[in-house]
Amino acid sequence: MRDVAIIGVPLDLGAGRRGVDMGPSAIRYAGLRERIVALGCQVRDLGNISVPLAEQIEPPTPDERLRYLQPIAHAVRDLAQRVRDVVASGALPLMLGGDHSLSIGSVAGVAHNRRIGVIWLDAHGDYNTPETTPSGNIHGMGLAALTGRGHPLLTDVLGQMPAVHPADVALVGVRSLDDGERDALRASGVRVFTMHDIDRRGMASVMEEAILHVSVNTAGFHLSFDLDALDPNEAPGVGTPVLGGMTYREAHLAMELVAASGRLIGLDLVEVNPILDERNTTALLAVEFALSALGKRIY
Ligand code: NNH
Ligand code: MN
Ligand code: MN
Ligand code: MN
Repeated sequence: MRDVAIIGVPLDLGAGRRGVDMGPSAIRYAGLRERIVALGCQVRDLGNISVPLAEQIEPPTPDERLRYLQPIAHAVRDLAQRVRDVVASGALPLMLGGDHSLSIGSVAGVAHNRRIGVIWLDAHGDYNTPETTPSGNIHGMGLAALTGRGHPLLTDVLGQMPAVHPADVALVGVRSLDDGERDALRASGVRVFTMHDIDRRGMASVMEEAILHVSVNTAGFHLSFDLDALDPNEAPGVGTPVLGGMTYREAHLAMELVAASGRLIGLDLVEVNPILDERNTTALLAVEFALSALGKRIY
């Protein structure tokens, strides 16, 4: 079993609603560390990245297209450097969020000086730019930034532009796209699997194709798991719930296929919002997914 390093990122500046800054605590409280140790992994918890509170910062003006750009750019740079160091130490970085803008840093860190694949599990595309965003929220721009589209402070985090090639990315679970974002995704070369594909083909077939797609000629793949990929009936504790998502069983199977590939090199668990959760259910699911992705077996 591999070494794992946990990094919390209590960031909510990239999201429109408050509360995901408490996600790292909720996931830790759900027993993350002990349960990974029980798998036989060596686990280090590196604590949290320090992130300012919205209350400490001048509020952004309502029409701003890149809300809280400066503090987010600072946080993702800090995170990317720590993740790069974790990778150099031979451990697998496991990020706890926090809003999904944190993945701009985590993926940049994992991708440092090498070609990697990315699987982005999400109800949304996160492929907006300042030109197409309907909200100005940077958590809706993360995947675009990582593939080289958007503000330079977000596209160039560790001096490698783009961090990831669009052709090495698979987006899985999508059911909510903004108009400009859809056009950009179509032109991008990112492989998109919507909920329609999962309904028609089944999760196993979709994930097997996604894993193959991101594994060809790469050093392995990073999995960025936005918990809103799940159906809100099963995972209510997320900032932006969208009906018609994956079931717990489907997501769990997806994680088992990730483990079976032997190609996982980094993992984000993001957008857990304890304020909207019911008895920490969503955080508990996040822990289950981490365990399965790391190779937990029933038998
Ligand atoms: N697409 C919307 C936006 O750009 C919503 C993004 N929200 C997310 N993405 N939770 O994963 O603001
Ligand atoms: Mn997301
Ligand atoms: Mn989402
Ligand atoms: Mn490919």
